[in-house]
Amino acid sequence: MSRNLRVAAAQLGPIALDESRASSVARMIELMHEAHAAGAELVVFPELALTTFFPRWYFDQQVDIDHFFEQAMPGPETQPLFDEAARLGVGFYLGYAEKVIEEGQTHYYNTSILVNRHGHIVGKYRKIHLPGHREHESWRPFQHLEKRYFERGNLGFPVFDAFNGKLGMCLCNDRRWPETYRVMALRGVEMIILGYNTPLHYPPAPEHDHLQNFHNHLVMQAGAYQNGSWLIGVAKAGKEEGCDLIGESCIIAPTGEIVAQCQTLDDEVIVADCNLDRCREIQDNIFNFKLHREPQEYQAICQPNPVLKAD
Ligand code: ING
Repeated sequence: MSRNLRVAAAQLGPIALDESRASSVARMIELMHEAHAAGAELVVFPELALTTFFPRWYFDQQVDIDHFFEQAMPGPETQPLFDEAARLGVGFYLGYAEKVIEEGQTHYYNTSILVNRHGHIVGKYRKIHLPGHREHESWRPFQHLEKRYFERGNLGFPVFDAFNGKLGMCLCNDRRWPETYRVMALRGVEMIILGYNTPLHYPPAPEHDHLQNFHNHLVMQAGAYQNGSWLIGVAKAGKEEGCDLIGESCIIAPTGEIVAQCQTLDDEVIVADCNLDRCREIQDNIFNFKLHREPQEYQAICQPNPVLKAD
């Protein structure tokens, strides 16, 4: 009896700066209905799925920044998504900006949650690899101020027992770093789910702009194959407030094969049957960690960043 999990990638098109959470939540409920009609048990939404990708602008008033953060999850505006998911008996992954008070201190994270088919949060992840920069850089056509608005995540790369398997989460830039996937694989992950907001134009290296879609799939396919895990990557896509974001949301098998891919840069659902037992084809053979992995040779990976020699 194979442990099949029918998963939907629910890609979102642009979310306008002045678009309400009621609107983005309504769009996600619409996509959830479509996914449920196709038999999906788990629906994956993008990173920062409730609002426009606000790190593309410099805000110097905290009140303006706080506007994009959720102080409760679920909160009044997201409760309808949780209620509809529970009514349909569908789980979901949601990326959002989290403002939280812990030990009397206010913290800001780029966060994702895993919600089971009863509408209960069974997992949380906070983004560790924060790309971009901290101060306004006027040379850029748009900013990428994740290092300004978010703290580095403090939950590690956990793996959760859910949906009759072992699921892990990450967010956007995390997917470019092989360590992200390997830590989860060492914890037995069978399905990695992630959302992303990736501009087509990368100001520090515009000569790579034409490679953004290639790099997107390259890192996710490699991560899936090298760790024998299913991988669902879901975009916020399209021209969002004048900034082109890549799409090509996809569902990737443990072999690294893309088994389903979005065709548009708008709200779009794709669905695939993910047999979690297929992870064994890779994890018991070519990437059998017990038989073939040589951790005693890898110490350098965990050392602090090398001090570059003064030239
Ligand atoms: N976005 C981008 C990402 O890693 C980026 C940042 C874009 C890095 C293009 C390199 C090239 O996909 C987020 N939100 O991490």
